[in-house]
Amino acid sequence: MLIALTRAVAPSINRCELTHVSRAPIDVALAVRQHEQYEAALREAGCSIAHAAPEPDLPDSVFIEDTAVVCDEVAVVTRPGAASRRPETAAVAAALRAFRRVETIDAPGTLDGGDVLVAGRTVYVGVGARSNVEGARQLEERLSPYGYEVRPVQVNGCLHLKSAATLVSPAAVLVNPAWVDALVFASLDPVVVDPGEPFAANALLLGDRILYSPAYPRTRALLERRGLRVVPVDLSELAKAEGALTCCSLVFKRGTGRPSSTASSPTWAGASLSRAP
Ligand code: CIR
Repeated sequence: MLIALTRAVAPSINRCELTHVSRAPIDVALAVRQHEQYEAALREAGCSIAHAAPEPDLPDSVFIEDTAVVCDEVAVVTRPGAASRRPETAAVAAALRAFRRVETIDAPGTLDGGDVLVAGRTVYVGVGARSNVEGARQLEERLSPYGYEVRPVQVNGCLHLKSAATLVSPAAVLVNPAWVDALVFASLDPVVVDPGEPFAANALLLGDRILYSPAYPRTRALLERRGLRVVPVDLSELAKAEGALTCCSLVFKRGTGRPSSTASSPTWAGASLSRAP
């Protein structure tokens, strides 16, 4: 069974960090409704939703992906590159302790989960504005005992590695080659986004389907021509905060890895869980 850890849209989201998009007013009520539809799509895909404690005063806290990297064996809580986002991690760590042993990235390392693409035992880390080489090194140190190999990759012109590349099957990567060199994903089959849709490389792969923004119809058609099942999920309000589909959840298997001793029988102290229907 899969768990999807999510976090509510903060009413302060209009004060979010922005790097590559211009500020436009975000309709918070609509963002909340779209986030609910996103959670519904996660449930539909077989996930149970767990909620990290909301942080109304942390504008970017809905983008929970950036706060941790969750593997079967261990969760690594990050140290986000934007200082304003570092207070987001404490409650996420508390939530994850119900499911995994939790390790951390420490100063001077910085790492955003949006820069981490896990493909089997290979972990690609985008090094750029938010994640630094030290963050990638620490991630390697935390994950290599479990057989993972970390490969730092250069990202240019976008916020995170997963703005530029995400998996659309265990063997295929959807990629915008203007932002990351597709050749770095050596063993993965590249699917190149439509050139008129540069933001189209972010897809959330969940078993037999990918959750995908309806804003990129030409790339969607490419994916469907390859036989991939695409489920449209509209997060247009959160896109104004530079967030995309993968950013709003941490999806991981339940029941693998060993929770930390303080939570060896899960108490759900830090997370509230709602089951798939
Ligand atoms: C930020 O700049 O940190 C947020 N406004 C957007 C974060 C999006 N997260 C992601 O792509 N993983």
